[in-house]
Amino acid sequence: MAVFGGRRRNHDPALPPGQYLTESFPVLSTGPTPSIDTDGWEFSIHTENGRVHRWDWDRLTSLPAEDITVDIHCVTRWSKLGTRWRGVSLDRLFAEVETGLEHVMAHSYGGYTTNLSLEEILDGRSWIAYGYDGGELDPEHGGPARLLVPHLYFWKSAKWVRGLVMHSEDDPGFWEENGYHLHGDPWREERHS
Ligand SMILES: Nc1nc2c(c(=O)[nH]1)N[C@H]1C(S)=C(S)[C@@H](COP(=O)(O)O)O[C@H]1N2
Ligand SMILES: [Mo]
Repeated sequence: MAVFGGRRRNHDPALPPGQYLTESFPVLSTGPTPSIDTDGWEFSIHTENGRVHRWDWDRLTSLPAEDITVDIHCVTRWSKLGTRWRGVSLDRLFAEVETGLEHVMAHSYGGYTTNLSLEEILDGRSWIAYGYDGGELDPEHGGPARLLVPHLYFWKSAKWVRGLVMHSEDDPGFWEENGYHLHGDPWREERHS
């Protein structure tokens, strides 16, 4: 019965193909966890006309926040269901940004990058998350704030995010340059390019 139960859990309809469920919260980082003080923290969006839209910690956290419960899927095949986050929708930040470009490069403190598109991050599909499971976001999971783009493989959710730069082309980020898929939809198993 226990074995059967285990099998059934891994056939959960919420699991994309080739994924297994985990209850733990693995940490996946290419380098050391940066220590970032919210005093000097800043998030910015850079557009083609040279404008830089900036949010310091007080400005970001004074914006209306949302509680988000989502499933997350790592390309290394673990999925975690029903994770609870708190953060600000990218729709809210882009409300004051004018751009004619469609592609986005996310940059993190520490140098990590990942490419996205406006289509993938607007319309309620991504957040700057600064809370997890009712508390602050742990530094090892990207605190003080990370990108949360749960409908794509979790490598797209840049930890320690510090800004987005609008691009005219779909240029690859860190993992995408190293063979990961440019898009990364877990339901289509877009793992590698
Ligand atoms: N800045 C940064 N963001 C990152 C990574 C990283 O190495 N550096 N790893 C990515 C990968 S591959 C995954 S699966 C998730 C892991 O997030 P977690 O450590 O909170 O589970 O963060 C993503 N964001
Ligand atoms: Mo990952």
